[in-house]
Amino acid sequence: NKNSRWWKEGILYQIYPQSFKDSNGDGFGDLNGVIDKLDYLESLGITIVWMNPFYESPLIDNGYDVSDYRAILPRFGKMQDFEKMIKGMHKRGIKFVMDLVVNHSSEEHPWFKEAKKSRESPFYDYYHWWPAENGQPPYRHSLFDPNGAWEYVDTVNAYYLHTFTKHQPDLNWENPKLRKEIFDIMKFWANKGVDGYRLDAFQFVSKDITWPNFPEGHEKEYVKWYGMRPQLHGYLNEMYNEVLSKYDVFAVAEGTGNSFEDAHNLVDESRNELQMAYHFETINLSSTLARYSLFDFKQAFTKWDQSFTEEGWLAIFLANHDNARLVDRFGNPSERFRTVSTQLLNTFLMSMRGTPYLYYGDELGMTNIDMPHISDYDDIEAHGRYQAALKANADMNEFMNTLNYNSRENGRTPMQWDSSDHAGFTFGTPWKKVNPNYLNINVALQKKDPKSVLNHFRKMTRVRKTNLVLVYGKYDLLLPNHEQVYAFTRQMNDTKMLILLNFSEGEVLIELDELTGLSSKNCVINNYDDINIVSGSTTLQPYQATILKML
Ligand code: ISL
Repeated sequence: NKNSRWWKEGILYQIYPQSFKDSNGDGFGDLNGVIDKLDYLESLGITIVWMNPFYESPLIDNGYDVSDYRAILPRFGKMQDFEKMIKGMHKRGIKFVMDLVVNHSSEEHPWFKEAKKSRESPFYDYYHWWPAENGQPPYRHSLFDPNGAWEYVDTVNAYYLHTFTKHQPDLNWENPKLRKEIFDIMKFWANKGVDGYRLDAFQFVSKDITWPNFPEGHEKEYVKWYGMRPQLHGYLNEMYNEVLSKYDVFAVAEGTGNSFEDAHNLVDESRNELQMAYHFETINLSSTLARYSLFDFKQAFTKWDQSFTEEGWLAIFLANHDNARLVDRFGNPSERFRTVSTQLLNTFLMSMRGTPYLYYGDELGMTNIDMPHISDYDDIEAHGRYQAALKANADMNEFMNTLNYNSRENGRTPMQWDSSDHAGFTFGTPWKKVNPNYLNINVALQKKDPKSVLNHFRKMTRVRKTNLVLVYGKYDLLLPNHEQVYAFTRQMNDTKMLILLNFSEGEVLIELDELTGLSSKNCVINNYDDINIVSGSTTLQPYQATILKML
């Protein structure tokens, strides 16, 4: 896989399978639904699909609680459907990345069911335990459970560790038998044709099993205390030798630890570990209601790029199933600016160095849904946050306003295909409410409109694929202090592109030496009809995004 470049040059599209397309009317998206939409995927110009978990699961955390890593949840379909789906993708030049959720299993996994029967069980050491005769376990923070990360089981008189909900016991990676099981699972799927793995919550996989006490309040620096233990790199080496090096596959880690060094230690080719990683620094810029500053946004992307000019490779993303919608967080969801600002963000994502990760629905500019009451929420994370806020005596009005804005459920509403009932997602009752704006935002409408977000997206994938300079070229930031405009160049050998992005709702006049001699004829893509360049200056329209070929 080392010499492979497809995962660098590819454009990745993330499918949240329960919300993409329901083929059988049970209101829940499924693999046959994806099969129905293969031509649509091809028409987008994307080249890799990453699909969230579709394995056997009690669905406590929407599939991030796996009870059989080799079986498909019947609601999603059968193994034959999976085989047909992946074949259909490959036929269209689309690779397939699976989600591998192995920081934890479901409590319903046979390993855990056996483990909690007795300390003598061969599966007991597949999990992390604190024997109760040693007293209370040292406090460990849970990301999803306000009561902490230990849960007592009386049959073994011990507490098990759970980084997420108590229904998701953490697997013990320090146990070589467990690691072998995981590598076998990876091979099972590689033999089914899977081309890559997205390693869920992977930075937390290795724990300090001397179980020291952590200082009070340590969880504010969660990753520092719980992430990136040195043992992790040995496990990844093993994974590389056992699995990754044997197939034409890549693996991408969720999370990059605490520093550039941590990130490099995961993905530098010479280390034989992973091929790609994604960090949270840029997406976290807009996690609260306070508007992010474009200055910080540019700084963050720029410094990550600079740190990866020589070695290593990153994903570029601004949305996924754990976040609210792209346009609400980073663009402008108002009727007037939704289209242009989404086009701007899609232009940006596909003109940076790194593999762009695009989230289903963002090719249409799908928006957040309004959910003002806690009873509107299904997500276990939302309820965990609500309980934690109550416990902390927080202002609950403010809490709900924030949740309504940043809840990840915003990004999980059904795909908006057309103007028929439930947006054409299902002929039954959808598991999650369709955003009422589907009558204005849907594939069928946008297909017909040459100026739609969808048609711009298709154009942009073509631009990306036909200009390798956008994949590999050197990145240089221009106008670093400008508060409305993000401008940069990409250069490789004798090709050079100028990318101009107006992140504001006003017209902005900019002057740049790089513009000298250029005219609208140099436009490779533009979300407005024109750009008027006069001797080294131009006025960008609200959310105008254009790429100009300089050389
Ligand atoms: O790192 C974090 C906080 O510091 C979290 O963002 C954490 O990495 C993230 O919540 C992990 O998410 C993944 O695992 C979860 C699942 O609910 C998410 O959907 C998944 O993306 C548990 O499997």
